[in-house]
Amino acid sequence: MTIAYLGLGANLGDARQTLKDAVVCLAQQHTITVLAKSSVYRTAPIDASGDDYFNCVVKLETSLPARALLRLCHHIELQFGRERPYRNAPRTLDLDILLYGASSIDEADLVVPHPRMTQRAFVLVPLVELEPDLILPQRGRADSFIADVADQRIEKVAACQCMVGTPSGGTDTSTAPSNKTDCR
Ligand code: A4P
Ligand code: MG
Repeated sequence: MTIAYLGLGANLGDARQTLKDAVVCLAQQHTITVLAKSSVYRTAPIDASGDDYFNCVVKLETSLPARALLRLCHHIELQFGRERPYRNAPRTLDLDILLYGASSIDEADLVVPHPRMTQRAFVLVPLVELEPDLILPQRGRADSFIADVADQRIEKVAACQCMVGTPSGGTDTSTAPSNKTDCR
């Protein structure tokens, strides 16, 4: 089993909902256990055009080798209508392998750690939210790169606090069921 981190991004269609659905899709794979998911962030497009993105990071455990995990990511992207008309085009869903255990991979179609992850607030901020003390293979602490990307706009999307099963939508969290939902 290997711990891996995926970066999820979308800025076409109902991008925020797509991220949620994609996490469910990942969790349904028998080869994957989703261990944690960051908040969803609204982010300015970097080196790209189009609408704002929604981004998040997922930590998972998988029995898949890295290349098979990449194939699965591409398969899920396709299920969500991903097209690639040109580089960095707006997309319904992008799944990037940020980290795969402590592996360093440098092949034609798979580079891990993801080569641009330390230049992107939309990766670093959710990643450090999940793992404040994360060490990147051969690069040091993930949080040490955040100051360099401080000019990239990123804001956490507030999760809805309404409570499932409370008819009044009440805020008495001492008696309300614990299954909160982020209900858009
Ligand atoms: N590939 C190589 N290594 C990996 C990896 N670790 N994970 C190859 C996933 N794929 C990897 O990917 C292009 C090629 O990279 C594939 O053939 C794959 O085999 P792609 O999914 O077609 O496109 P991509 O992910 O957009 O490419 P890339 O080069 O990873 O783009 P970047 O640098 O990640 O930029 N702004 C905001 N705010 N939010 C975003 O999510 N994303 C990008 C994409 C630009 N600006 C953005 C965002
Ligand atoms: Mg990608």
